Amino acid sequence: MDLAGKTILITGASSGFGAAAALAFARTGCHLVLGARRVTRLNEVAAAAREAGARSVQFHSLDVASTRSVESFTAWARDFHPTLDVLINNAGGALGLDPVALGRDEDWEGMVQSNFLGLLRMTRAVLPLLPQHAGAWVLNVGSIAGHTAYEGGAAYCGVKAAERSVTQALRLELSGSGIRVGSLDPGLAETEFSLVRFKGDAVRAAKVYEGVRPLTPVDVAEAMVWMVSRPPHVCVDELVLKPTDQAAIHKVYRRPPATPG
Ligand code: NDP
Ligand code: 8X3
Repeated sequence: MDLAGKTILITGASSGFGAAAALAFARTGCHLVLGARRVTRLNEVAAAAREAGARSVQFHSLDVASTRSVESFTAWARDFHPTLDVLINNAGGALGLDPVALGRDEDWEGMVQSNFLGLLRMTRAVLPLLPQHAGAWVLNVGSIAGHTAYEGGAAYCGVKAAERSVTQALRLELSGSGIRVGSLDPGLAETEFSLVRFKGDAVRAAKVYEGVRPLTPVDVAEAMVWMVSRPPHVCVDELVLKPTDQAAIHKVYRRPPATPG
């Protein structure tokens, strides 16, 4: 499907996959609507997206953890674009890596609010703006963590498993509407994800990617563009994208550090 002139809404567009997606979709000549909490960062992404060829770029603060924020964001977007073609539910991330025995309520609640309830809220708000039988999309960002759990990931793996369920249920609910619903489930990718998970501990965050060649935000953004640009009769239900170095969630090949001399 030619995306020129289509309108794409991306949540979590201030960094990582969302920011890279804004640039990748901009190159198709689409209109962009971007949301996240850090508006200064959105402003920078919007400027780069205009430069890259977006037909128009609008951005506004959005906290998917708040129904009021989601509704006012959607009302604001509707003033520019009475209809949207693609919703990319990307906002989210992990908070902490504690075992359940040491888990913190604020981390669990934060992950449920952004990854799970945020996805539901955004989708409910945007569905009335998606035209039927016109190739529209709801593309959710899941994770391999939603397929296989790991120690310390109970809540994060849980919300990403919930994302798969929401994706599947929504596809059933929209059967016959022509609106496509799919999930893009990446593995290890270097973004601000680990910095956020470890609450600003850059040394601990860097160790996650030590010796590995992870996915880049561009790899993930290109996969999004590919999924969304399939012809309207084709729905990519679920796409798992992993670095070659990650044979499975627990099986990550790490090169030894180079020895001096
Ligand atoms: P980043 O931390 O770089 O980006 C996360 C984005 O989500 C930011 O733009 C952030 O914006 C936004 N966000 C977080 N919470 C909220 C909120 N309450 N309301 C609005 N926006 C929010 O990480 P990634 O790009 O890696 O993460 C994007 C998605 O990909 C997440 O859903 C993550 O779980 C998933 N993922 C990541 C993988 C990885 O290894 N990196 C692998 C698989 C999936 P702001 O802070 O400005 O609000
Ligand atoms: C992020 C990938 O494996 O760090 O969703 O949970 S992982």
